[in-house]
Amino acid sequence: MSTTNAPLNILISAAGDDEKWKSVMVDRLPDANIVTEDNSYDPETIDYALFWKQPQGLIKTLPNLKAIFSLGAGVDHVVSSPSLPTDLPVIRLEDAGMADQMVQYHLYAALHFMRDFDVYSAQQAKADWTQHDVARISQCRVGVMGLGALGSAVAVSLSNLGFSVSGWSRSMKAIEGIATYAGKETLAEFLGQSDILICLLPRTSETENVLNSSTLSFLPKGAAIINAARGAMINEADLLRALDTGHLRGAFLDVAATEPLPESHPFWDHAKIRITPHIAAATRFEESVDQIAENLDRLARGETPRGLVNREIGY
Ligand code: NDP
Ligand code: OXD
Repeated sequence: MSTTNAPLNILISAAGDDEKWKSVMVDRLPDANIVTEDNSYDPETIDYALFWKQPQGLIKTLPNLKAIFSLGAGVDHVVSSPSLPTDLPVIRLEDAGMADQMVQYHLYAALHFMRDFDVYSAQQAKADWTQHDVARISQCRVGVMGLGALGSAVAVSLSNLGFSVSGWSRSMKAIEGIATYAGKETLAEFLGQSDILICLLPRTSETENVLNSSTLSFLPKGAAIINAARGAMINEADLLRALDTGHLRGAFLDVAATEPLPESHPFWDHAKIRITPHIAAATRFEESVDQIAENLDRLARGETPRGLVNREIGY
């Protein structure tokens, strides 16, 4: 960290939203020099980069970076870059207005299955007025994979609504009202009691493909899956097979291995799949920029920023 009072030089590359981010950043940090890739700038002077799906190769043009801020909760788009120096700090957004939205998304999706809206929508197509018993919410077991900033908020809200909730993470958590599991060795047991499985894991080398034919087979017959994390967590062919054989009842998917989901992809018109286009939790510009500015202050004071990624484990 520089000890002079020279203005910070910040580069933004945000997959088409550069100007919006720049205007909010300029309002929040009027003394900084904030540029986008469309502006002329000297790459050698850039101190900090704010990235969302930055172009391949951009990182290696910035030799004096002090840290990269992800403009999202996930950092897979940054840490997967082969040119990322191993010791460069990467900082992510923690909640920043996303937890509330994740809660709303998962309440809707969990109730979709718990209250049989999937069944009634199939019936509507056949003008079928059959009524089914309404299950007790406490008998519906929800398993949340990932108990971080977003997963824990979702788990607590669903538990408060009356669902019977458990959660799985890498390290053991204690959350009131939630049965917790940690580590690979507990995965089968955790999955075995998840009627609705929610995935809110970060994408890392350990979580990629974590839901595959073998792990999906641990879920109870008739279970449903909600994935708003990353498409890479689920083997798509294995998911289709589990739906088509009737092992799984349905899937509510906000993310896919390839985004946008290609027009010819079998997910689009699968009767048991509901698709949303990666909108479960939008990044909130103001909250995010506040968090980034606070982190820049922490860095200036020599403190650890909030949301610092552990580069060894990848999130
Ligand atoms: P966090 O980093 O706060 O939480 C991650 C959780 O996953 C932690 O509980 C962590 O365990 C757990 N975890 C990580 N690796 C493993 C593993 N190998 N085995 C078991 N548990 C593991 O992330 P967030 O809650 O902020 O975000 C989660 C993800 O949601 C993001 O990475 C992003 O991909 C996705 N996302 C999607 C959005 C959308 O609109 N669809 C919007 C925002 C985020 P531990 O607690 O022990 O560290
Ligand atoms: C995120 C996302 O990671 O939007 O923030 O997916």
